[in-house]
Amino acid sequence: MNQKAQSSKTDRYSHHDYYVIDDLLKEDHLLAREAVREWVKSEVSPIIEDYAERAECPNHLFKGLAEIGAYGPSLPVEYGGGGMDEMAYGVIMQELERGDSGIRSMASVQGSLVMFPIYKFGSEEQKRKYLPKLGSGEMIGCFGLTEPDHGSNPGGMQTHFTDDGDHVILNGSKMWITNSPVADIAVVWAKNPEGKIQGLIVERGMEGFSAPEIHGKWSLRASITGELVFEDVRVPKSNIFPNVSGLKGPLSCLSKARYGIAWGAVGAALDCYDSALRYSLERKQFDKPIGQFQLTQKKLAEMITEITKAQLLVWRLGNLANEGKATPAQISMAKRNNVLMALECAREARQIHGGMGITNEYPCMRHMMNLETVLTYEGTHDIHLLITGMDVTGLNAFK
Ligand code: TGC
Ligand code: FAD
Repeated sequence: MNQKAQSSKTDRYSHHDYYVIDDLLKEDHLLAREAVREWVKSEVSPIIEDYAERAECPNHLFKGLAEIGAYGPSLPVEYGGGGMDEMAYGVIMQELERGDSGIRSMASVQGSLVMFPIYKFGSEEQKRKYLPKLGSGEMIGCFGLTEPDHGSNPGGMQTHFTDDGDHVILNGSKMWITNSPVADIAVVWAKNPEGKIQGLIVERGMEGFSAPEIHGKWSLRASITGELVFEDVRVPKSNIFPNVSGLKGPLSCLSKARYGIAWGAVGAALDCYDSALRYSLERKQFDKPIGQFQLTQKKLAEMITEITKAQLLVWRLGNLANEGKATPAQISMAKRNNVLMALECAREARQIHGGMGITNEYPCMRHMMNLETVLTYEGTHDIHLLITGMDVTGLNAFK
């Protein structure tokens, strides 16, 4: 075997790139991925088990994420983004979630759910005011769509505003909001006096606005989650997005974020697979490495097969997204498939580690618990199935 073939084989095994998908990526994708991977190795991996165990958000990483360009990689540079393409955005999310789903969440929310809607639907004044600070991590944002009584069905939301001259008066509440207790601004979706959904930017410190933390999560423990409570909050009309109305506003932000999650889930699966593979070669029972047993090999072979299929799915989706052709239903399929795939890999990897698998010596149990949230947020597993069902039959299960 020549040296090039030998080194590409070594790379293939160390990256777990079984179908050599790296050959399909461009140089800037590989460079972005390497940079984020190194950052995750040095800044996230050494601390994440500890923060997750204490259910504490590593707030200092908000700045670091900005420095590696994790906020809005595919948004224009002049608006605080990275000026790269959708494939680069995908590989960055993959590497972040290899570290922890909560760290990827920090970046997903800031980039896809806060910067993206301001960029896409905001006025020039709103873009200039908020985007550079969000891109540099100087300001933290959150995205408020879900309500206590309206999760899968956000169209039924009750949060609303009334007219008050050059202001509106906002009332209602949002539930399960990533980053809300530490956020400087919230992108909030609410009904206007005509009952149409609009987006507006609510700033920390506005009277009547609070964001209490939600405690007691067994999942995404290194990510902070809270509520948003609005009691007669006076918001300037200049904070309302001028360029969108209706549910398609928030749902198009979700398409952007769900795309990143489909990539991110592959990262979590890769970390579990990597840990399980190493453990299976080191751990001996009956005088043999457990990796020599057929049942362990079955688990590992099925994991790498499913990971490879998921990698190909997001690679193709990335190309469609770059061409502006990725449909919301295609994104739903990838989010649903890849998150369940990752959750199943985490469960299998945990089994391969035996008793050690339930400890924080290994990442599998943390990923598994995280992925229970990832399976539910940004549209539950079953909601995405029904989106695919609607797409293929033309019949709407929600109406
Ligand atoms: P429906 O009548 O189907 O659609 C209303 C309008 O929206 C358009 N649309 C989309 N546009 C862009 N992207 C999408 N994915 C879209 N899906 C639909 C649609 O064409 C229509 O446009 P128009 O012009 O005709 O008005 O709406 P529906 O009320 O029947 O609901 C459909 C359903 C159930 C699929 C939707 O409500 C849904 O996706 N529900 C799930 C809710 C959800 O995903 N919530 C996520 C909250 S945010 C979050 O979890 C962040 S976690 C962040 C982190 O920590 O990483
Ligand atoms: P429900 O909608 O009540 O669903 C409960 C069950 O019923 C699910 O299994 C669901 O699939 C099923 N179901 C509902 N409708 C149907 C149907 N028509 N057919 C079949 N089954 C159905 N939201 C935000 O807006 N911003 C955030 O930043 C955010 N971050 C989050 C962070 C965490 C840690 C979590 C857990 C959630 C977060 N969410 C956020 C909320 C998340 O998007 C919702 O939890 C999710 O959309 C589901 O809503 P729900 O929890 O109200 O469940």
